[in-house]
Amino acid sequence: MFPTHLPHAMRIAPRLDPTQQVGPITPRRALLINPFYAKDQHASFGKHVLTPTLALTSVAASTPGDWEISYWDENLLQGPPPTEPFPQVVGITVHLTFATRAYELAAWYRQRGAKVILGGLHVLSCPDEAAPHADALAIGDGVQVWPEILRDVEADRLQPEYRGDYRRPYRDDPSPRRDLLPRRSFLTTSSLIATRGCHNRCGFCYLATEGLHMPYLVRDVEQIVDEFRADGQPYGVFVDNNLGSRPDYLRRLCRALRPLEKIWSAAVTIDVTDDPDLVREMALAGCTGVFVGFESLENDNIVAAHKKSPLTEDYARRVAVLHRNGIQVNGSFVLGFDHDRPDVFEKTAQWIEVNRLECATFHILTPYPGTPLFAQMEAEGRLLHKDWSRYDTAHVVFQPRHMTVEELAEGYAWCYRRLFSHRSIWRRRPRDFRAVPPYLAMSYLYKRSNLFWRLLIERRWTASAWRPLVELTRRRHLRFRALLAADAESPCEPLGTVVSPGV
Ligand code: B12
Ligand code: SF4
Repeated sequence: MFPTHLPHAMRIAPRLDPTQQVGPITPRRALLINPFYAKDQHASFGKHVLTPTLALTSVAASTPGDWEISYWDENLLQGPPPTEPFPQVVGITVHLTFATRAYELAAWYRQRGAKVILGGLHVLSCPDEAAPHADALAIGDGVQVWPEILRDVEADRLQPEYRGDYRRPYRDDPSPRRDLLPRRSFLTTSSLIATRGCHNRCGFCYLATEGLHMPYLVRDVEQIVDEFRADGQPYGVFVDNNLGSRPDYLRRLCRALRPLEKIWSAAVTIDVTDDPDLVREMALAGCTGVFVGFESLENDNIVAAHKKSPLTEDYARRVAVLHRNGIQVNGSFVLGFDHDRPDVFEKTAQWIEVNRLECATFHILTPYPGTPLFAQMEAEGRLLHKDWSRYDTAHVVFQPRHMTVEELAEGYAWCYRRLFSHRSIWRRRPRDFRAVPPYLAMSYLYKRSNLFWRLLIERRWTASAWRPLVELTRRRHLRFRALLAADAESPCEPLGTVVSPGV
């Protein structure tokens, strides 16, 4: 059975020794840290080493040439961040779920003389909370302000706040510094990003945060192709909020990616299936999986969230369009909307099984500070607390409308138990028997191997354990693409891949 036990290393951040002495500060040396966060015992631990966030590698790319820079991700279970040589500047990315850990790290480094810069989503939405923990805040786009911050440190004129604007052309950004990443520790280091923003503005999404102006901007397709090629990985993950917001751009991107003969996955909204030919182009370009925010099967919930989406009754047909092109679907579902009742769990699980979604992720509705949903819940007096560490979509932090807090928490856990059960995995197998073995390999490695994930992560075996399977999938996909290209009229059966789609 899927373990409900959460190992210490997945729950508690590595200890920072309060008595530790450090060497002298090394001028023009910066360290970037992705802080530890507790993992959800119901979901796959493998998700956290699938592909790295681009936050810090993007910032690192704008470091002036006379600075040395290094990167540390506490979630790779290699202990607390390094102290030798001791950096002059420490940059930490902050999300609300790991804000407390970020502040601990900040205090520890500041006590020893480093200048600490905090940036990231939570700094944008709660700058007043973050300010006392930092020497300076980077609000918004860090790529723009990072060089200025370092120059100001050198000149001893650091300002308390720097603001990066997301409205300037995205194509001017340098390529993220993927070379700083420990390659053995991730399934792939090719986290890619081609676009910023989204054509939607759902009331629960961080993109609806007050004061955040993030128009939908794209990078040149050639930039993406060059980066993907240069990283030398067979598999890439697009971490864009929605790679499909501009279908014409997605089509151009797919045509440019096709000659690389690699495989990739991306997050898109289900309206990408408005044009089945675009879906085919995605498959021909190597897309093996999409992460789709269905959010809910209840139209009233979608309307209330202001999401422009096809009717939920049409979701099944659209999933079939993706499947026909060999694209696996990882459906993301939010539980606890105001039109959800206690039957939502069973209904959602059944729908996922009937439509044979290879993967699904569940999220308890979470009002992120600064969003319209947060304002609404606060005005209605429904927030239970503001302990951000539990705003991780795995805990209930508000009073649901048509069920109790306990019913929602238990329903969420039940959904994962059900979907990760042998029976459910089997029910969702692809119709084509040839696709079943890779599908089962993916399902069991990803969903039922939490006991092994800790070991794989600690020993840095993630890449070596997955890479042969990824390469196998890539080769099978090349054969599949050839068939698809040759026979435009009769769609192929699902192919099944061992790479889990999306984040
Ligand atoms: C990759 C990813 C992951 C990866 C890696 C996460 C990690 N922290 O290591 C995995 C798959 C493990 C993951 C897991 C989860 N994720 Co996630 N993830 C993403 C994703 C798709 C891409 C992140 C990224 O690379 N963005 C691109 C970079 C360039 O943008 P950025 O992070 O904003 O960074 C810029 C600025 O903020 C700033 N900046 C950031 N940090 C710093 C630091 C300094 C020093 C400076 C100067 C500037 C700076 O500069 C950067 C360049 O402009 C985002 C969605 C998105 N597209 O952003 C969701 C997202 C961050 N995830 C989210 C969530 C909810 C989760 C989970 C909680 C979901 C779950 N229940 O499992 C988990 C747990 C992780 C956690 N507790 O934080 C939410 C966070 C919402 C919020 N308000 O906090 C997001 C926004 C998705 C969403 N649409 O809701 N995730
Ligand atoms: S479609 Fe997804 S990424 Fe776009 S605003 Fe809605 S939740 Fe956010």
